[in-house]
Amino acid sequence: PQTIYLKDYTPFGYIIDAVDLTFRLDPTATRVISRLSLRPNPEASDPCFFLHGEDLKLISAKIDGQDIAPRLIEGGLEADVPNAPFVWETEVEINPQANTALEGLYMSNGMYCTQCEAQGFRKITYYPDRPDVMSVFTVRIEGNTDTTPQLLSNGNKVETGALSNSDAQFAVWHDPWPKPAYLFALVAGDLVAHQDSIVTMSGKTVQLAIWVRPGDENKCSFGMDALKKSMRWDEDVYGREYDLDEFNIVAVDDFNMGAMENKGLNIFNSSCVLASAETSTDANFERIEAIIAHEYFHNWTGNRITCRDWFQLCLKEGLTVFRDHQFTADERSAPVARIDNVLALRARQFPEDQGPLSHPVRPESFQEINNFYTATVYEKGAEVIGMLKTLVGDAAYAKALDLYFDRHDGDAATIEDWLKVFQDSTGRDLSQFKRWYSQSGTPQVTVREDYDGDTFTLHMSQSTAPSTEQPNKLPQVIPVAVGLLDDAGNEILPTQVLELDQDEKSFSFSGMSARPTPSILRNFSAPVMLTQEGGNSRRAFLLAHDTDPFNRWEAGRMLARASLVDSITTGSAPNPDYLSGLVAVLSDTTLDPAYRALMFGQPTQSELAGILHESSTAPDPQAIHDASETLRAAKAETLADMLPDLYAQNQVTGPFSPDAEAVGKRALANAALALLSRQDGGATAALQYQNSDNMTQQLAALAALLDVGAGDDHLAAFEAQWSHDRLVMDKWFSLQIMQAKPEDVADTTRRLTLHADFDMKNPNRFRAVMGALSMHHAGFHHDGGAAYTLLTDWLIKLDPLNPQTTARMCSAFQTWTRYDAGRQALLRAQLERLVATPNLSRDTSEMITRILG
Ligand code: B3K
Ligand code: ZN
Repeated sequence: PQTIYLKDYTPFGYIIDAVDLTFRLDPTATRVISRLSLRPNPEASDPCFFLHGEDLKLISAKIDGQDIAPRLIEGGLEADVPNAPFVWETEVEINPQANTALEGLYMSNGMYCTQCEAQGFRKITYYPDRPDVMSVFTVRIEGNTDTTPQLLSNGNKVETGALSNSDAQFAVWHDPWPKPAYLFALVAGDLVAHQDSIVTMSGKTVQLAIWVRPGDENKCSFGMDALKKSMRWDEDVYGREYDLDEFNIVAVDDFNMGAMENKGLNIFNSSCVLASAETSTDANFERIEAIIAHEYFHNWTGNRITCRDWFQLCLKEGLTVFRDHQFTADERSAPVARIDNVLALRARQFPEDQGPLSHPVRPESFQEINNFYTATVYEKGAEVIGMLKTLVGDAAYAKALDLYFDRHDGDAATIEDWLKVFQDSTGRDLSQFKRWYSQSGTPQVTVREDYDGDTFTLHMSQSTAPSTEQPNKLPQVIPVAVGLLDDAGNEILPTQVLELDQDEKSFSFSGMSARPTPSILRNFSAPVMLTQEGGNSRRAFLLAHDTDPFNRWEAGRMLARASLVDSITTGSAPNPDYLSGLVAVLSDTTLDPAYRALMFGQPTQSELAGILHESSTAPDPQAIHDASETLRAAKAETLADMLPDLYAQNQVTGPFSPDAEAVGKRALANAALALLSRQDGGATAALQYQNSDNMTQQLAALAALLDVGAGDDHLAAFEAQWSHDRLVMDKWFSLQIMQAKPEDVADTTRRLTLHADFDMKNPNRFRAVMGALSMHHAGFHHDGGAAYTLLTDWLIKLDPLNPQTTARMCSAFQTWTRYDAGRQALLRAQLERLVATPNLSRDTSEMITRILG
């Protein structure tokens, strides 16, 4: 396969002034007629006329109305074209029903839909399928009136009508905003709408609709509220107004990812938009709100300003994730949102950045771009924006964003453009900051302390492990937010941002009559790994006193981590300071329940494996599992007296609401329930299961019951109750694997793949089962490697059908070199079997090749 490099970028030789598409829909033989008005691009030097195209049957091609015979070549076609404006026309035939890759035009439950980002448009028609080619699209869709009563595309609907002599109808959509092909979308099917409208800041009325399959219309109101809140928030905080007469969202059951920001027609995985109290957990509600916001925010950061090429993906994704994080922090609790983001960063981005798949936030080469929609591009990309904002300050950030929208509206921009906006508006030199985009790896920051009776000094150093492509990492500019506390926990120096921009740098604070306690990296001001002084007694002090909520939580987390690492390596009992610190925090009713619920958590087993590996110990998955269970049991025992109260005091009464307050109480009560069940054998959980009127309560009760081995009947009852609901059944599949004992995980998974409702073609169902298998740390790595073989078998089966979802699941193997020689040999054997599979997709082959290193 071919490797594409950032350094090779050249502009396309032609400008497309207008695109006219006609679709004659048919499940197995859809015709697509494309009419492009082109002229030579004065800024391009290469006049080669190459159009991408894949899996297309060419019916005809014309230039200015004259039939021509283009040269069909690998990945597209070439033709000789005039050196003057001309009209290019092709007609192709495609087969949506045969499209199991879910990229291009495909069918899901009898409904037509599209996914074009990154390079799916080339499976619809011949086109320069690259984000810097932007044009104005007009789309005519013709479809059967019975099977496709709704015909949707981007922009505003301008015409509809019946087709003469047949049972077909048509609709014409016009999108006035020039866009790249990856933002094109079409949906046709039997859909019903949940409708609403909003008046934008300039007084324009926009029609809003969420389109779903009949029967799902009662699951749309939460998503609609989230949409309206997002639209208002973007006006209030970024001054960005919506720019079309209508905004449509469609829910689709078969979708490779969460959702897609197509202009004016967002397409969502139904799991990321459909919500009801009975079927969705609080976590689902929160995720739905965040994804609706994310896709909506792309209208400005992604659509109005798009990317010049796919190497610039973080320009839209990092910024849009940062914006959706800001939105969640504003709508819900800021500290809780920050902790959630850091948990996700550590769970997904740190392992990626510390293993064979490590790549810069802006990669410099790829084979398959779909493999680079990663935690690094998204989550670390958002952290980079957050650091930039911290460094320049809130006011300067706001000013820079105004300039960005002014200067680049309508552009396909680059990271250089983005940084220049900040440089021009703040005068700050960002050449060193740019290393956050170009260097891979997680920086390690170490802090030493000094006190001489008056001056307190923090000696900071940074280093990033070398990588094959970057053997010499240069120092980055790291904003380290620091506050100082006295012995009683009073803040004697409020949070300051120190800029660690060299390998080593010291920061002094004079006039200190006593030695202060520093609280370092407050609010997780940079995506780094921190080593500091003070050990467990420092952690216990900060857990009791830190005025920064993030660092207070972090202190508890680090205590738990140290306790677990000790237990794993020396067999010692759980740390009593951690347990008593926890009692104090959990009893403090002035603290938000959601925050206290997070305090219940402990490092994941996979995180612990990573920590052990960092300290040159091969992690033993069973030992990690046992130590984690022992700590949980110790917590249940230490907290025994307070659990019933914690549970009772945080019951939510009245009608269900997914607002932050109710969510926080349920989270705290359910965290208590999980431990309480170890005391009462599941009696309280069984009651909760019986009385629950919402999925959060029902699922938490079921999990607690399974955890204590008392859930089999409930599992069967759950299946009987919910077998008609695909999204709820995904939870049923996952939960059994998640709650299985390590030695039973592979068998449980195998048994579930034989269930009549296991459908590998549905990405949600495949992920519910195989994702749970790969995320059960001790089960996946259980002795003998049965789970490795099982996952590999299924990846080999899925790859010919759906390369994208297969490749994504391969990241389960990204940490394989952490483990002992025996496990490594088993893992290597499976990776080699996978990569040797005949006709393996480009997606999967690139992933496995990189993972093998
Ligand atoms: N931009 C899409 C992701 C497309 C993934 C293509 N493999 C959704 C999002 O980030 O909002
Ligand atoms: Zn996005």
